[in-house]
Parts: sequence; C-alpha cells; structure tokens
Amino acid sequence: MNAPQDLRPLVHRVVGETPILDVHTHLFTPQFADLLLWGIDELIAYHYLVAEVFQAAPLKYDEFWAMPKTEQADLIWKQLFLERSPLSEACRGVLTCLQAFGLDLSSRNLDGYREYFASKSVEEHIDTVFETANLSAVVMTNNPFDPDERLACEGGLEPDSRFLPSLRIDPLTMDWDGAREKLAGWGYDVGPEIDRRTAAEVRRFLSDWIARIKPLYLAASLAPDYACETETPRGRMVDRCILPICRQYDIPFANMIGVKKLVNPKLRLAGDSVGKGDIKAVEQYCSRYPDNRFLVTMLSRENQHELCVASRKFPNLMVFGCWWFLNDPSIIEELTRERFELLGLSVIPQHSDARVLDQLVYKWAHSRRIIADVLADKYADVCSTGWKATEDEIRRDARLLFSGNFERFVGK
Ligand code: FIX
Ligand code: ZN
Repeated sequence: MNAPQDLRPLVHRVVGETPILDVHTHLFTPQFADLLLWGIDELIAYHYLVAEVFQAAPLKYDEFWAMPKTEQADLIWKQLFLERSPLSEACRGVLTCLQAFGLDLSSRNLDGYREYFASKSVEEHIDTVFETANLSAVVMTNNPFDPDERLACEGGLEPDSRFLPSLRIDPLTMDWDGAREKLAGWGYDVGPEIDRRTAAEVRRFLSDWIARIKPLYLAASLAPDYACETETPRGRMVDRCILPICRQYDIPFANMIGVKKLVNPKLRLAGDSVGKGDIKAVEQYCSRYPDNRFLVTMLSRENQHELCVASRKFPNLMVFGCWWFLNDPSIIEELTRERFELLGLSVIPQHSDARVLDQLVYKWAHSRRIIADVLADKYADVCSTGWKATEDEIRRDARLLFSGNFERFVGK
C-alpha cells in the first residue's frame, strides 16, 4: 500500500484560505460609533491584560481606573512587555497583531505603533482586519439593556453584511428585578412575578427587538448553577418567554454556561471567573424542548467532554467555541481533538469573543493554526487506512467548520 498522503501543508493552506464566520464577538458596526473598540491602546488595555497586570505589579484599583486608556496601556506595556517577557496568550496576541500590520517588533516603541493606528480611519482598518484575518462576517453581541447600545440602534440596525446581529438578554435570566424596572420604564406592563401577563409582555419586548435588529440567535450567559427548572424566576423566563419566542421566530437560544460574574468587582470587566456547570441542564433543555435549537458553550474545562457526549445525543444541540479562559493554545488543541473524535465535523470549533477589532487578527491566526494541525492529524489517521481525502473534500469540510454548520443551525 503506498505511503499515506502528507496532507498537512494542504490542510493548513485550505484552512488559511477558508473565510470564517465568527459566531460570537463584542464588536460593532461603525453605526455604534465609539462602541467599536480598535487600535493599540484598546488592544493593550484589554481586560485580559488588566487582570494580568494586577497580578504582576502592586497597583491600586482606584488609581488604575482613574487613568486615561493611554496611561493604562503605557503601564501594562511597561509591566507585561518590557519588565518581563510577554508570554501569556493575551500578551502574545498583541504582538501577533502588530506583526500582521507590518510593524517592527524589535523597536518596542509603543508611540511608534500608535502613529500607525492614528494614520488609519476605522472604515479602512475594518477592511484591513477582515482581510488579514480572512473573515466573511462576525456576529455582534447586541444588548438592548445597555443604554449606549439602545441609543445607537433605537431606529433599527443599518444592515452590514460583515456585522451580523444577535440579541443578548442576560438581565432577563440573571437580574429579573433590575430588568423589569427597565422594561416597565419602556412601557412593558411587567410585574415582580413572571405570571401569564408578565410573560406575555416579556415576549412582546423580545418580539419588538427581534423585529428591530433581526438577530441570528438569542443569547444569554448563565451561572454555573443553571438548571432546567420551571418554578424559579430564571426557569420561568426561559420556559415561558425565551424558548417560546425562539420557536416562534425559528432562531436558536445560545447558552454560555459557567460564568461567575464579578468574583472581584474591583477588576470590573476583568473580575469575572469560571465555575463548573451541570450538563444535566443542557441535556434536559435539549430533551424537553425538541423544537428549540441550542447553541452551547461552557466555560469550565471540566464540562467539555460531557458536552461533546451530550451533543451526540441531541440533534438540536450545537457545541461552539473555546470560550474565554479556554481560548488558549493548549486547551484549544485538547478541545478540538476530543470534539473531532467524538463529533466529527458537527461542531463550531471556535469563536473569537473579540472585544477589540484588531483581536480578530490574532485570535484567528492562533486558532486556525491549531485547528489545522488537529485536522491534519485526523486526515492522516483516516488516510493511513488507504482512504483518500481530496482537496475539494478538505475545502468542503473546512467550510462546514468555519461557517456552514453555523449557517445551517441558525437557518441563515
Ligand atoms: O459573556 C460573554 O459574552 C463573555 O465572553 C464576556 O463577558 C467576557 O468579558 C469576554 O469577552 C470573554 O472573552
Ligand atoms: Zn463574549
């Protein structure tokens, strides 16, 4: 039998050439003006690096937060890049971006890097980033409870084929008392209990926003104790409001399970942490609501294998991404291997979670390389039997992973 094909170079080329639809980001179209973060100071002052600089240097929270973004970036650059090597994934990511934009990393001249970004318009930079990262589109996180976001899209969303909408509704599942005050202020007749009238009004609120922004999915981040329950406020919200609306508009409910909000509030956005979720919640929702579709990502590494097994049991469950604290090379490789081995190509292997436009460049450069390596191993395994994988088939497979599975699952 002739030697199995060495497909590795071909797989890396095909994966690199396959445009990606990034299913979860915190990016915005220019319609949202300053809510779209970009440039070197936002890159360096990313909350991942904020957490790391407080580990590295004796800082006072209030003093740090009182600094303008450029001073925060100067301090982080000094502490994490100059006074020690930038080895963390978040630090490395900054350097990957600068390299991709053709900047001289040997200079380590932050003001010089700033001049590059200052010379660009946001529209021009969006083109540069999407082309460099080879993205077809990103899905935004559109939160109607954020006052700035509401203002920006009160009149509806200007369609933009590169920035696709999702509707993010955490306050409905995490803070009903806070959410209902806002809903009442917006003219929805809601009360403290999620009874028949209030549930109908919450569904009206969701319908109004689905009409306004036409989201590809509804999404909520959920605490580790998330459970399939019907008699708690959270359970009633999901059972009586969210899932019926998702069925009515035929869109998935994206569950991001396992976040512990603000374990250190003084770190603000950097203060969230992780907790192991209960896979029973995923199994029971998928089983009890067969007419709903669930996009699921879990934040704890300890939930990943059982999430893969659950996905084998329920066609209405699609696993996505290596979320947040899992978005590191060693864990991306581990998760991608077990997913391909248990689910074949029926998975959305990654999302970027980018909060700063430029991060698309590094998050996808790093992930593409790992996913391509694992894919090449899997093709080598099957081709060692004498099976042949053609370039067209590898392109077909890559398209499934990087856009097709998601587009089919959301009905795009
Ligand atoms: O809930 C989420 O969408 C999380 O991804 C964010 O809250 C988190 O801050 C983040 O950006 C992680 O990468
Ligand atoms: Zn996110």
